[in-house]
Amino acid sequence: MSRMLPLVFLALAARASAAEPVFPYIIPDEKPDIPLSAAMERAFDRYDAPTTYENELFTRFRYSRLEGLDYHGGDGTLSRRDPSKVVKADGKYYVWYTRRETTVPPRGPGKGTDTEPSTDWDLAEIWYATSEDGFTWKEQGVAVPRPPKPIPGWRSVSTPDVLVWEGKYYLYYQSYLQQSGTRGDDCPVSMSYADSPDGPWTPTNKVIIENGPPGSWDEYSIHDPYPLVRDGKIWIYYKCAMNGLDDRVPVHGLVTADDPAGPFEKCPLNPISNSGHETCYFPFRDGVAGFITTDGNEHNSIQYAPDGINFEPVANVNLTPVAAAPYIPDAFTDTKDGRGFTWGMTHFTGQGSRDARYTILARFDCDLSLDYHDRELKKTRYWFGSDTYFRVSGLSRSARKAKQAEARADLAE
Ligand code: AAL
Repeated sequence: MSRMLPLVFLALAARASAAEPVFPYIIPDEKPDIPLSAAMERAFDRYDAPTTYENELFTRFRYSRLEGLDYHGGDGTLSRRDPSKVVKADGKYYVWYTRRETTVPPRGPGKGTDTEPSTDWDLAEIWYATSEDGFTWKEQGVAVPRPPKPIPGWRSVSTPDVLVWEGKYYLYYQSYLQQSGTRGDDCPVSMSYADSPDGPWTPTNKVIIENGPPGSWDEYSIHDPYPLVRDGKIWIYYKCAMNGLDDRVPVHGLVTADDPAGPFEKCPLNPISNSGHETCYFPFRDGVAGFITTDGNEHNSIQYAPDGINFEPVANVNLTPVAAAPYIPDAFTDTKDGRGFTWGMTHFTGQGSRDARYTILARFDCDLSLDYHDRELKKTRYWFGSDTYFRVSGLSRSARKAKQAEARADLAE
C-alpha cells in the first residue's frame, strides 16, 4: 500500500497540471459538462436546483398556535383534527375538520361503546371555522353531522376535505360503518354538497369512493380524501393502510371523475406512492407536488410528478406538518402553472394526559410558493438541544441495561 502512495500523488499532480476540468467552487446553476458522480448528477437532474436555497420545492416549516378554539381545558373530551384545505370565500378563510365532543376521552381502538369513543376520531362530526387573519379562528358549527344508522358515517364522520367545483362546495370525508379499531381503521368515503361554504350541506348518504375488491391494496380503508382539479376533472388523492395490521404501510392512491358524485375511476397505477400517512398535494408548475410526511421509506420528503401520477422525491424535509392542509389559491382552477403556497393548517395529536388524549389544530408557514422567497425558510439546520433528543428519543432503561451487558460480554471475549 505504502508503495502505491507516490504513484497516486503523481497521477493527481499530472491531472492537475493537464488542467482537467474540476468541479467549481461556486455551484453552477446548470449541470457542468464534465464527468460527475451519481450524487452530483442527481443534484442537477432530480432537484429543482442543486441547492436548497434555490429549490422551490424545499422549505422548512414554522408553527403557530391558533387563537379562538377552546378544548374543554384539555380533559380529552373535545378534539379537533384532520383539517381540510383552507378555502377563501366571502372575504374569509374557511376550514373544515373532525370534531369529537364526547363525555369521556377515547377508550382505545375497538373499546368504544355506543356513547364512548374508541379512537380520537370515533363518534365525531365535521365542523368548520372561519378566520380573518389565518391565526384567530371562530368555530361556526357543524357542517356534516352523523347520519342515522345504517347510512355510511352513522358511527363517525371524519377527516374531511373540500372541493370547489363550478361554484358549489363539496366535502369528502371518511364514513364509518363500525367503530374505528374493530378491524384496523376501516371505512369508505362519502360526500355532502352545498351552494355556500356556510351550508346548508346536503349529504349524499352514499359511498362515493368504494373500497377495492378483496385482496387488493385498498380493500379495507379509504382515508384522507384530498380533491384537486386537473385536466378538467376532479382528482382525489387518498390514503390506504395496506400490508396487514402489524406491518402496516400507508400509501396513496388516486381516483378521477367528471362529476363530484362520481363515478370515480381508480388510477390503473395505484398505489401512486410507496409511503406516507395523510395526503397533501398541490398544483405546481404544470404538474403536481405533494408531501410524504410520516411512515414509509420516503417519509419526510416532498415529491413531484409532471403527470400527477408518477412521483419522485425532490426534497428531504424536517418537522413536516402532519395532516397538512394548506391554503392553495389555485387548487381548483385547473391550472397548468401551479404557484404553490405559503401557509396552511395542521394538527398535533397526543395532547393531554395518557388517559385523556386529544388533538389540536395549528398553523404552519413555509415557502413552497413560486411567488414568495424567504431565504430563512431555505436553510436546513435545526437546533433542538440535547434535552429534546434525550426526551423524545432516549434509550430506554431496559435497553440501556441490555447494551451495557452486551458491551461487558464483548469486552470479556
Ligand atoms: C388521520 C388520518 C385518518 C385516519 C385517522 C383519522 O391522521 O389518516 O383520519 O383514519 O388518522
